[in-house]
Amino acid sequence: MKLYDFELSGNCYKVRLFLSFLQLEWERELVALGTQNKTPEFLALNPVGLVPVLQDGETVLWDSQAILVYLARRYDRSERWLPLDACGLSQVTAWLSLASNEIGAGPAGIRRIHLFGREEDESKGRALTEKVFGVLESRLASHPWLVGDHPTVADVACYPYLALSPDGKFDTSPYPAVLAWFSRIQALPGYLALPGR
Ligand SMILES: N[C@@H](CCC(=O)N[C@@H](CS)C(=O)NCC(=O)O)C(=O)O
Repeated sequence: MKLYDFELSGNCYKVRLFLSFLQLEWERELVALGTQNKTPEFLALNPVGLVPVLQDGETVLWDSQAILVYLARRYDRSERWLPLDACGLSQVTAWLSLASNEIGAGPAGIRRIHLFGREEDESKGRALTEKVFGVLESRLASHPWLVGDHPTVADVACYPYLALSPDGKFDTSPYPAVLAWFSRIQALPGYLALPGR
């Protein structure tokens, strides 16, 4: 398996973390963002021109959420990481959507501003980050995991950019249930630390 990767990308970290939880072997192809991801060769792998991309034999996948779902269905024989009952699958999908939409624009957005100097609307990103942390705090105050009673790909998808939110100068201390959930994820077998931490 080959991961087209960028070290500081939270979306790539999401995939590296799950590969590590599943104890899968993989090789890395580092992508120079801004140049290499715009080449015809890369666009043939992902027409949207973004990392991560995972190549597994003949199969090429893009979008971190889609890659988590693939890895869970293909390699997690226990079926614990991706519940298949109608209700569980739908709940996981809702969190994957949050990871892609609100988390991608909120916590990941303010991180892009502070870490990479991206010109984005900071007040909008900060308001969205507070909303996301509020939603997670409310769920995690009475449940250990986002769906059911054990970790799923929902936790893996939402964790990276929330844990990386101090990079965006966001204060996580008012969210004790989220902080306790960070610690539970960090205690899972195979946990891989965030880049630079
Ligand atoms: N929804 C996508 C978003 C991927 C994404 O935004 N990737 C960023 C790195 S975190 C990227 O490739 N940026 C390069 C660019 O904007 O040119 C996913 O979850 O994989």
